[in-house]
Formats: sequence, C-alpha cells, structure tokens
Amino acid sequence: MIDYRVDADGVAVLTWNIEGRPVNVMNEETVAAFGDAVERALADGTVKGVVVASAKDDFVAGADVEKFLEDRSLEEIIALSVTMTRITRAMETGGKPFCAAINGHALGGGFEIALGCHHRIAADKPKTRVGLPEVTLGLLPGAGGTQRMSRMLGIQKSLELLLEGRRLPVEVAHKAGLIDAVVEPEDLLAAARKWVADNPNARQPWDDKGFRVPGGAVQSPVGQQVFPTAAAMTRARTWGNHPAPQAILSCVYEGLQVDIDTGLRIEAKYFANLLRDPRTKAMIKTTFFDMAAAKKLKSRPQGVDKAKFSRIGILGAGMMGAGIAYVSARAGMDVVLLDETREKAQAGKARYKAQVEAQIGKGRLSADAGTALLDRIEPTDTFADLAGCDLVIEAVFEDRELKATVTRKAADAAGTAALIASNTSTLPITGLAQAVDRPEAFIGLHFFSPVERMPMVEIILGEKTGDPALARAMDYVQAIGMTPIVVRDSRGFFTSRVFASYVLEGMTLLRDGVKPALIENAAKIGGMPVGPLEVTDATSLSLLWDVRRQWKLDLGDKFEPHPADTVLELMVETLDRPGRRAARGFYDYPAEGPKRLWHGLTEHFPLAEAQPDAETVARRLMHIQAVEALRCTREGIVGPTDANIGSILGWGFPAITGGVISYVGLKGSDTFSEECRDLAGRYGDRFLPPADIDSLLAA
Ligand code: T1G
Repeated sequence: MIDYRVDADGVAVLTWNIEGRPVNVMNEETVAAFGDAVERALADGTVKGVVVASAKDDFVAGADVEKFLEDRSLEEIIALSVTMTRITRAMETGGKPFCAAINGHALGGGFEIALGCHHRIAADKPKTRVGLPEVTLGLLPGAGGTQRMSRMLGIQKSLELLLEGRRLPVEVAHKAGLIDAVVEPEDLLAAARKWVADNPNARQPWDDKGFRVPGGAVQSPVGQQVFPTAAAMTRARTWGNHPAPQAILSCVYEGLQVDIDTGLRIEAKYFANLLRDPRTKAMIKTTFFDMAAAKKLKSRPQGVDKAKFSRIGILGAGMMGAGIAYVSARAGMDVVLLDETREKAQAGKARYKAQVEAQIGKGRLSADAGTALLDRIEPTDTFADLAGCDLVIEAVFEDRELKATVTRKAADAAGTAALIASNTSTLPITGLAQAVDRPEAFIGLHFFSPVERMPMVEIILGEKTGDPALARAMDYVQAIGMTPIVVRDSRGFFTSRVFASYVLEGMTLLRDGVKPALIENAAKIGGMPVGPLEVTDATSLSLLWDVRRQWKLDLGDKFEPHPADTVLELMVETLDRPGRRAARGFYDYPAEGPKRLWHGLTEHFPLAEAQPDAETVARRLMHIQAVEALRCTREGIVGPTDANIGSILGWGFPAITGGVISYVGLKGSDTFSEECRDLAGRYGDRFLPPADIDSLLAA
C-alpha cells in the first residue's frame, strides 16, 4: 500500500502503490496506511527527512470517489477529513522536512498531500495535471486545500483556482507558486532526496509567528474588495443552485482569520455538510461515474471488433455538416464533405478554416497541425468521391425526400461496408432507413450545435438497426472524443422531445401572461443555464414551428396540440420574429449592446393580473422536463442513466441534480407526483406523471 524505505543518507521514501487499483486513491484504509508510515518516519531516529512518492504512473488521484456514494454519517465524513489533517499537520510540525515527488497527476486529496509537504518537485511531463478539482464534483478540498492554497497564494489567486477547480499543467502550477521545481522525470527522486537532505529545518510559512496572508488578509482592503465581488460573481454564476462554491468562499473567509488548525476544522465542517447533501452524491454518480462509463463505451455490444474510421463522408455542408466534418478531421479522419455544388461544400469547409486559424493564433494548434486538419476535409459535389468511406453521415435539411435521395446515392457510392447515419434531430430513423437496402446498417447520430463544443452525441436505433452498427457508431463517437447516449427510435427521440417540453412550457408561461423576465429568471433559479425564451431564439422559432407543423401532418388526429403552438404561430407567421439569426425573436438583438426582451411581448401577450411566484414558474419549467423524460423511459426509448447524461450534456439540465431522472429521485417520487398533479390541475394534463415512477427511476 505505502512502501517504506530509508536510504543510507537517512531519507525515508514513502511510496504510494495501492494494489488492485489503477490509480492511487485515498480512503480509510490507504489514509491509515499513509498515516502509519508518516508516524514511523517521524519516530525513526535514523530518518532525517521524508520524500512522498508514487510507484504508479500518477501520483495520487485524490479521495476514493467510490466511497462518496456510500451512506456515511456526518461523524464518519468529518473523521476522514480530521485524519487527513492530523497526518498533514504531523508532516508540517513533526520536525523533519517532507518533499513531494510528483511524478504524475496529483489531484484533489492527492495534491493536498503535496501541499502538506514543505516542498513540491514535479516531473516535467506535459500531460500531468495538478490541482484541486473538487468543486467540479460538487465538493470542496476537504484535506486542507482551502487553508493551505489560500495561505500560499493569497485570497484572490487561491479563490480563482478553488472556485474553478482548474487542473494545471506542472509549468503553470510552478509559475503560480504551487510547485517549487520542475525536473526531468529521471531526476525527480534524486532532486527530492537532495532537497530533504539540504533543508533539515523546513517549516511551513503559516507556522511561523510573523506569517501574513500574501497580498492582504481578509479584513484588509484587498480582502474587503475581493470577497464581496467573488460572492456576487458566484451567485450570478450559480443562482444559488450550487452549495460548493459558496462553502469554499466561507472556508477561505473564515479560515484565514484564525490559525491553521482552527481553519482546518472549519474546512472539515463545510466539507462534511457538502458530502452529506444528497445532491452531491447525485452529481458525482452521474458526472463522475456514469459519464466516465459512457465515454468508455461500457454498454457497447459484445463480439463486434473495434471499428476504425479513416475516411468518412458528410452529406450537407451546412452548419451541422461542416461541424461534423471538422470534429472528424480533428480526430485524424479524412472527410469527404459533399453538397449540391462544390462552392457550397467549400463554404462549409471555410466555416472552420477561420476557427482553425484562430486556434493556431492562440497557440492551441501548430500551423502544420492546422493545415493538415483542413487538408483532410475534401469538399466535393460528386457522390463517387464517397467511395471507400467507412461511414456516411447525412446532415441535410429536415426534409424526408431530400434525405432519402442523397442517402440512397451515398450508400451506393460508399459501398456495402459503410455504416450509414443520419444527423436528423427529430425525424424517425426507421422511416429514413427505408432509403437504403441495408437498414441494419443505418443509424441515427444526432449531434448538437455548435458541434465542436458540445460533448455528446445521441445515437438512435431504428427498428432494424443491428448491434454491429451500434457498436461501430459508438466507436466513431468515442474516436471524435465525445460521449454517446443510446436511445430507441421515436418522434423527437429523447433529447429533442424533452428539450421541446422545456421551451414549449416557457412559451406557454408567456401565453399565460407571466412576465417574460420572470420566466427567464425563474428558469435560472430552477438551475437551467439559459431561459426558455432565450434558448428558443437561439434554436430558432421557425425551426420549432416547422417541426410542430410536420408532427401535425404526420400524426393527423393523433397530434396533441400544445398551448405554445399559438405563440409560435403568432411569432413566426404574424409577427415575423423567427429568432436570433434574424436578430428578432422573443428578444431584440441590437447591433450595439446586449440583447434584451422585445418590448412588444407584453402587447401581444398581456400580463396577467396576478403574477405567479418564481418558485411556481421554476417548478413548471423543471417538472415538465422530468415528466417527459419519465414518459420516454416508460416507453423504453431511453434508460435513466443515459437520460441523466443526455439532459446534462445535451441541453444543460443542472448537473447538481444528477440529471433529469435523478431530479425526480432527489425530490422523492411521492412528492414529485403530488406536485405534478397539482400543476396538472392548474395548468393542464401535460404535467400528469406516469403512475409507475419508482420502477422507472431504477430501470
Ligand atoms: N476515486 C475513485 N476512482 C478513481 C479516482 C478517484 N479519485 N480517479 C480515478 N479513478 C478510477 C476511474 O474511475 C477508473 O476506473 C480508473 O480509476 C482509471 O481512471 C478529500 C474530496 C487521475 C486524471 O477528481 O481525473 O480528492 O473506469 O480512466 O484517464 O479534498 O482518473 O477503470 O473502473 O480516469 O489515466 C478529486 C479523478 C477527488 C481525480 C487519471 N480527484 N480522476 O486519468 O484514468 S475528490 C479527482 C481523474 C477529493 C479531497 C477531495 C483521472 C486521472 P475504471 P481513468 P486516466
């Protein structure tokens, strides 16, 4: 677990090497073993100093996050934090120098161990990251990180890192003062040993009487300026929906006004409260474990060889097609980008030429790599150029006939080995598959806009889509660095259908005479990143209106009108306000200055006498999404895990809930059902939840 060796010069090397785990993680067992080794080194008269090292590729990856999903008492959680503090304070004040030899990733508690050493030396490895990412898990550094980093860097610099949870390359950490030296990997241990031998009387700055917080204390002008600003910015970013950033601010604000030992106790209290918050567990389960499993294709069909994609074809060089071409070329694939004319195909490629040049300008891409990326995109108007493609993705307008025509031609040109996909956002895959004579090799790959920034692809299975096609589609999504979710075919699949419920409810609130600003702000109070009216503008009212009319045509008397249809029709057909692209939708988009809600809204949607409270508006906007998601789960369209992942990555459902299905579990199925029935009684049957919620939550 922790290897203990003392060399001839009296330097003890404590080496983390946990059996059976790919990375070193901290839990009761490993922390106890580390604590024993520290005590042994301090008690050993032959030991003059200590190096903390790792035998694995990485240093220490922090607390064992698997343990966070267990039900723990407050006392148990505080005990882990207090144990870590006892150990790191023994390292700091035991009278012997400690040096961390950081050979790889040192994150969370792993970096907190390093901060508990008097000195930190890192191996110069470009991929290594160090830092305290706890806030991204809904937590805070619970092993001294808030107290030590703030005393090392001062208030402002430490808050920036703690509130963002940034993972730093070693050079950046070195420049920031978090690491003291960067050496060649092969020199790391020798350098650490030498430092220990040369610094027998090492002490932490905060253990010296005259210690002052760098840059100014909390009650200094700096402190008085930074904290209110940081608190306001945190509130503006989280709308009070994320407790961790607030708790970090409190740890630093309170901890810096007392001695380190008291500060560490303050931190332990806030850490334990966060860990006990059910939202934290929900967020960790979905964003740490389930998303990692999805990225690793844990649900990929067995028995299908891993597919390689060296050449792919994209039909349609519009915004989506060009984006898919770009992310595929970025992953090293040759891309045939086809449109009805060569000029249009060129224009699609040009959309990303500017983006590549910008990345080169920012130093994120070398000029050669940028040129090579663009050279891999071959614009054409000739179907024959698709010969030999491993995959063809159709990304033309949402028009069945056009899709069928181009798909058939492309499938013939690409040959029978090619996987054929459509990027349609709403049209059923089973119907589109009729365009090819191999429906088992036809699948939906629903990308989100902007393609290069959205981390997820929704894979849709047609009735006849085979496992080989699914496995290959998952391999492609992984190859372009994205996370797949898998859903069954239905109108709107999962993401478009549930996202639509959100924006349609926003428009219904408008029709009901609720103040537009209240609608938008209540959505953020509910945890959404963007209000329904704003995101509808961005998606385009005319697109939504086209989809609604297409559904009415397709479904005939089975079509369920929605109260929002009248709002869409008025805005698009009568008022000609199709959305952001036309610079007029629910918002005005002046050439200068920020967008603002169109003043004409209250003229066409008169305000109701009695305005609902923000909580009711938020509940309408959030519950409607959960009800629609539960319906999708009950219809077998998507499982709860992929629904959670898809809601967070697809349209920004608040990660603190663990996702749209987890949101129901957090509220409790009985409470959720009761609230939905109340909403149904007041606003319409669309809020009526499925009867069998509990069975759907764990499906
Ligand atoms: N806890 C539990 N399991 C972990 C883990 C962790 N901290 N880190 C990795 N694993 C598992 C991971 O699930 C996977 O399992 C396997 O190890 C290999 O990981 C007290 C409260 C270090 C950059 O956020 O970012 O410390 O899939 O595939 O690509 O203040 O792992 O094989 O079953 O990701 O080489 C803060 C999380 C915790 C770091 C390596 N620490 N880990 O990446 O390998 S909170 C983190 C990573 C905390 C303290 C607080 C990465 C990595 P499986 P992998 P990799």
